[in-house]
Amino acid sequence: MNPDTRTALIYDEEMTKYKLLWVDPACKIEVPERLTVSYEALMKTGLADRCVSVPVREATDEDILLVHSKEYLEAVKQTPYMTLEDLQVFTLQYGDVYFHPNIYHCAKLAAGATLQLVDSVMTGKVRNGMALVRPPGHHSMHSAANGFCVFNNVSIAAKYAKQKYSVKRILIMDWDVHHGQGVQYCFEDDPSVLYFSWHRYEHQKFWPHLRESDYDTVGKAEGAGFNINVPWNKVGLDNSDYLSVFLHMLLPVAYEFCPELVLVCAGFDTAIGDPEGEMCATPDVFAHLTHLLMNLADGKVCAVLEGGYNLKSLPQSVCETVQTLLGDPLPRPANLKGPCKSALESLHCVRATHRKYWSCLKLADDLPSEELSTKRVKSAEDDNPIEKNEMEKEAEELVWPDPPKRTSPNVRTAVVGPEGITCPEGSQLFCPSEDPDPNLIKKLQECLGKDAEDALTTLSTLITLMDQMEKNKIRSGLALVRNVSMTMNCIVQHCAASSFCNRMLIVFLGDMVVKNCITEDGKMMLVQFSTKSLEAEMTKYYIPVCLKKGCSDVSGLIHATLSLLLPLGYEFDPGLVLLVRTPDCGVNENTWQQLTGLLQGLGQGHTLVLMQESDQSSVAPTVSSLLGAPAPALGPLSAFGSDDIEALQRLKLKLQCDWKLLQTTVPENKCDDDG
Ligand code: XS6
Ligand code: ZN
Repeated sequence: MNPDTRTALIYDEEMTKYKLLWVDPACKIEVPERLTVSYEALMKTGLADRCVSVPVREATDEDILLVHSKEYLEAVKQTPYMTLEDLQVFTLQYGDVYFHPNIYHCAKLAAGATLQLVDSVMTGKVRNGMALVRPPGHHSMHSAANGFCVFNNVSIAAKYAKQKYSVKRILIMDWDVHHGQGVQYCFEDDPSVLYFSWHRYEHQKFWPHLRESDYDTVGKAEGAGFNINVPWNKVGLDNSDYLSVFLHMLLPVAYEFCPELVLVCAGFDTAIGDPEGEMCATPDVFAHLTHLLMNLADGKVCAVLEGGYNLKSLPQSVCETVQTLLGDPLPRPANLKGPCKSALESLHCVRATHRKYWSCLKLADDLPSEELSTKRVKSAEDDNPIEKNEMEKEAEELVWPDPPKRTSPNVRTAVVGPEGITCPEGSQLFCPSEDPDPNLIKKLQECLGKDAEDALTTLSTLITLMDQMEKNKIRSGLALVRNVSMTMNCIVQHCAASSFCNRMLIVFLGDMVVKNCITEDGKMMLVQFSTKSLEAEMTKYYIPVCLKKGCSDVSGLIHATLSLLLPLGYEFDPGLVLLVRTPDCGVNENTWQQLTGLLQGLGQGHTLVLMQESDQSSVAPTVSSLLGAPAPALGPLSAFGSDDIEALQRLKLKLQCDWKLLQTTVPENKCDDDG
């Protein structure tokens, strides 16, 4: 099957056919061009053609009544027949929204498009998809329009998925810069829908100014713990801030929750240049956010447009999202400097508040909860010192570089293995076209010693393969070798001595002693998961993670991957990931696929997996992950060993000065280089 035919795109020009008909400064940014420029960008880049185009439909009364009241629906139904004056009066009863004779029609299409997307994904017609819709939905409530929203598209979709497909757990990730209070109200007491929203808040000074948008609103009754708010109290946040929240809050909780469907309130007013958000995250960050969600729920991710008002960063962000859904290699996550102080404060508060609901947060930053209430009071630093007026803001045109091109190498996954190996469908046997360089052979011979001549060919083949990856001719690879640790050692020595590959991240699963092969010059980083406590050996670039029960501990391995390995990996930003698995490491196949999938966000997907020849049965699942198939869901995770949590926490604390993306709280004794 063509992997490109698995992403739905749902759009209809009809949804551009309404606009603001009077003067209202609060609403003037919500223009039809938001959709046209987004769709044109998808066409121009060829992304639209690679998607399955699914037609929109009108949501029925029954669909709309899943969330909204009969009275409200009936009232909106009248708007197509109203005069301009009537529309203005009708509009006045709601906040920051406008009506138009055609908006009811468009609102039915926006909700219906979202349902078409859910149907396409739930029936397996596609793996994932995006709906480009107007009006947006996440602010609209049971009986009220609000914030440009008429019907709550995503809430309706969640109720619909529960009802029609008996979906047991749904994650709604709202990465729009506004709080989707409509979604929060809809699922407040429902533990089957986990609503996660980050939003500009500024201690309630930012629209919609709600007390219940703060981190201490967690849901009610049965639903307590299933509403997660991350309030931003400063503008200008960037990629590091967003990724920190993903790695240290959203993903650990999401993996523990184990959704069967992921809905994204995909607003792009969180991107740079947006007049509402005033944040600094670049469009390529949405590639990573999307990718990090794609191994949840067996890959069932539905992104639905909400806000986004900068007509340059909006289409760029939409393209990054769709291109990731299609499975193209991720852009390098450039220049992650770690979260800012204000973002860390928010992250800390939300983690501490939720630790009673989620076992992955059990030791969250060991701060007594009483101290938290003081964090609601704003600190002097929170004021942005220079308040610029509107004129000044508009005058200084913000510029940012175009997102990097994301070209897929011709070869997706190459396999190196013993003679007669059969390559799983979609992968291909790697045969170097030229004989290896005699100098290389000589060096490898020195490294291998006399008694391992037969490993020589494999090794030189592997080095050629890595060279092809570096030239972006091949995306990923799997090698079955006789002795993984020896092979790894030789590769590492070779890389250390040559100009090869600007940086390499090595992820090693197993108990073997491997530290000695690591240089401390920043060319490589090694993260080892083992049952041994090797903490004393730790350096900036050698990070041993101890799991008492070994890699068979699903919760432990996933948690360490999300909150330690990935932050380190993102900040280190390797050009290549070497993923090494010893035959006795005990990793469970689904967890292994998760690890393989998640790591492909790094190094533009250049992952080389090393496995022992005897691990034959793992070839197919590994290749499948390298080919971009979503990893199977792990089931709701149980608590993992408290010894392990403590050790992990200690490790993170020690490494935080060197690796800022590990921080989850404002450091007490500031690190030396912090000014
Ligand atoms: C004027 C205040 C405008 C309207 C906010 C509507 C937000 C809609 C949205 N500067 N307030 N929601 O994007 O996600
Ligand atoms: Zn918004």
